[in-house]
Formats: sequence, C-alpha cells, structure tokens
Amino acid sequence: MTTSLQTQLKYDVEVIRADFPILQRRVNGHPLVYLDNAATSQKPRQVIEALVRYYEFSNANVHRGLHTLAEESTEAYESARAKVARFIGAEPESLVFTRNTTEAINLVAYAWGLANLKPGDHIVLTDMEHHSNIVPWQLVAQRTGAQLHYVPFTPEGELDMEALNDALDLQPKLVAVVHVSNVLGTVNPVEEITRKAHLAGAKVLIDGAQAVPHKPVDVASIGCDFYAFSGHKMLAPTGIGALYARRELLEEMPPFMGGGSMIRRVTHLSSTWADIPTKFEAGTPNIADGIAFGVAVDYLQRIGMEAIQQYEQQLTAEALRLLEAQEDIVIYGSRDPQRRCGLVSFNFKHVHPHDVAQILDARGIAIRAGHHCCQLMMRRLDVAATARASFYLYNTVAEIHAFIEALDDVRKVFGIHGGR
Ligand code: 7TS
Repeated sequence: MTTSLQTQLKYDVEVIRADFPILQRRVNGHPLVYLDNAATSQKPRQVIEALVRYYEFSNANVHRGLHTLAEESTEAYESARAKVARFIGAEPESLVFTRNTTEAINLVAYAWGLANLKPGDHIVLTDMEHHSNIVPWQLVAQRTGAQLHYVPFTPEGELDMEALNDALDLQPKLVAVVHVSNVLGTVNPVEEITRKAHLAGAKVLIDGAQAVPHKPVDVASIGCDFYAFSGHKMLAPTGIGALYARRELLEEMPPFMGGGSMIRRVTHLSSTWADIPTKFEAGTPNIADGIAFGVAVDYLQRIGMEAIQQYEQQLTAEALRLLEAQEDIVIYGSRDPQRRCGLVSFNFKHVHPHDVAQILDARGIAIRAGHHCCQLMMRRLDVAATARASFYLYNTVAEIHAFIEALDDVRKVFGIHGGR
C-alpha cells in the first residue's frame, strides 16, 4: 500500500524527509511521528541554514545603512518579500510582513476597521473562525459600535451558504472568513464568498493560515481585499507572517503602528508616511526570519503546491478510511478528502482527547488535543475539545498507520474492547 501509493504519485517523500533534521529524532524511545502540522510545521535544513548564513555573513539593519552589509540585507529581505508575494499571486507592494496571521488580522482591524466602521455597521464572521479572526473584531466592534454576525456551518462541516446570503442582506462593511478550517479541514468557497460579499458592498478578509501551506492560493483570482497567513505553518521560522491587501486599501489606510522606517518626514506635531508596504512596518523588522520565509517558499515551490495538495489528500483519505472503520470514534467534518485539507479531528466516544494525545505521545506520536482556539466551533459541535492529526508534505502512509495502531493503546489503557 505504502509503496504503491507513493509510486503512483511520483512524489519522493523520503527525499523530502531527509531535508528535515528533526524527523530523525526519537521521542519516548520511538521515531517521532509528527502529526501536529496545523499548529506549526517543521523546518527543512535549507531554512535553518538560511538563518545561520544570514547571521554569520550579512547581518545588518535594513532600509537605512549605506554600507555593503546593509545593502545586502535589504536586498535579501526585499527579495524574500517579492517571493512570498508571488507565491500567492500578489505584487510585493501589496505584501506587508507581520509576525503571524494574528498580527495581520489585527493590523486590518485597527488600521482599516477603526477608520471605516461606525455604530450600526455590520461585520460578518463565521462559526468556523479561529480566535484570531474573532477577538480583534470584538475589540474593534466595542470601540466603533459595529455589530458582529456569525454564519453557522452545516452538520457536514460546510459553511451554510443560505445563512451567508441572509447575512449579506444586512449590507455588511466586512466579511471575514477562514479559507481552510483548522478543526474541520473544510475548504471554504472563498471565490464565491468574495464575489457575493462584494456585490453586497462588503470588503473581504480571508484567514489563510491553513490554506497557503497546503494548496495553491492566488489572491488575484479570489479577488479578496485582505488575505492573512503565517510563515511558521509553511516551513518558515516562527515570528514572520504576511498580510496581503489590495494596493488602494493600503494607500488609504492609516498606519497601524508608528515609529522608525514607516515615515517620510517627521515634524514636531505630525508626520507623513513612507510608501506601502513600509508604511505598515514600523521599527526594525524580523529580517532573518523574513529572508528564511523566502527560502521556505522556494522549497515549497520546488516540490509544487499541486503535488503537495494531492499527496496530503492521499494521506487524509487513508486516515479517514481507517478512522471511519472504528466504531468507537467520532470524526468531525466532511468524509470526502477532496473537500478538505490535510487534517482530521476526531474523538473517542468515552475518552477525553487530552488522554488520547498523552497516550500517543508515549509512542512518539505528536497530535494536538484541545479547543484549537475555536471555542465557537466547539460549542456548535457540542464538545469541549477534539483530538486532531494534521499532515504535511513529509508525513508518510506508514506514519498514518502507526497513528491508527496507537489508538489501540488508548483502548488498552481505558479497557475499551473492539474498536475495529
Ligand atoms: N487562523 C487559523 C485558521 C489558524 O489555524 C491559526 C493557528 C491562526 C489563525 C493563528 O495563527 P498564528 O500563526 O497567528 O498563531 N492555528 C493553530 C492550530 O490549529 N493549532 O495551533 C495553532
């Protein structure tokens, strides 16, 4: 099964795995099986080496020095911006480096939201959102008097498009929606949502934290106004992420934070701003991690996002097939691997997911258990938490099998008989 599946895909996972030093690790006496990729991905040698090379060879501050190192550093940082922008079909001027998805959404909430929302305006969110696409809007709604509306999802784990249409009848100022759910794996129809939201006069923000790492994304064909994502979930270091925004919006929006770099001219009473995107990058940026983000994007592009998506779909299909055969397990979200990205949330009927994660850890298998920063969704699913196995380009079918077999350890510990 393992070999035939991988041959069929012409995808050499062993060559990929050899680039990830951490995958050689043993955990609790077993080879590490890392299935917590939705939380953060592992990093290839190429990304780790880019960090070392930067600090050993060309470390200097960007956009200010006239010496060789400063020029090299600026060139490398700006060329990483161009790569990351191209990766999602955007122009470099439209791509602001942030710390992560959370900071990108907060930037929009504070810079665009405070300037554009007023009492009685509507903001449409969904019950699938991560807290990072809920809490900033709650804070901004409290400051502006805007009202929040939530679009529910169906029992199959898909957005309720009729409810979305009803919400659009309110003529909201903003629709903010997740591209791929980090709990259900649902891929939302962001092109259709954007088209409908624009017809209703709304701006559209998409949280792409779980989409850009796993599938081809083109912001131009989606047509959205804002798109946020994190480097650390796509092979880059932590502490670097990005906000794409339509050029006119970035030009119009006031700065999010003030300080060095983001200004053109400062007087005692007021200042003028640098060109976009620098206007939104106050202070010394995360230069090394930004450069390494570019290297991560090179790595993903070399393999190809279509190939990665297709490979992950095979892993997900195998995990779903095996989990579905177990009577004591509940799976959340669509059973169709074509309709989701590479992760599966599940629960044993009578075991807390924290216990499941701990028992699997004893076998070196890393999964996540908890509310996954989606308490609204947990409430809708009527659970406190779920267990979640999430896959990436370096996982193997053998690892999926090891994960499924380890579920028998849970049954042994809890004295449950006959899962399969
Ligand atoms: N949006 C989605 C859909 C996410 O899955 C996450 C992180 C974020 C936003 C926030 O990303 P950050 O980089 O700003 O922290 N999700 C998860 C997860 O599922 N487990 O750990 C982090």
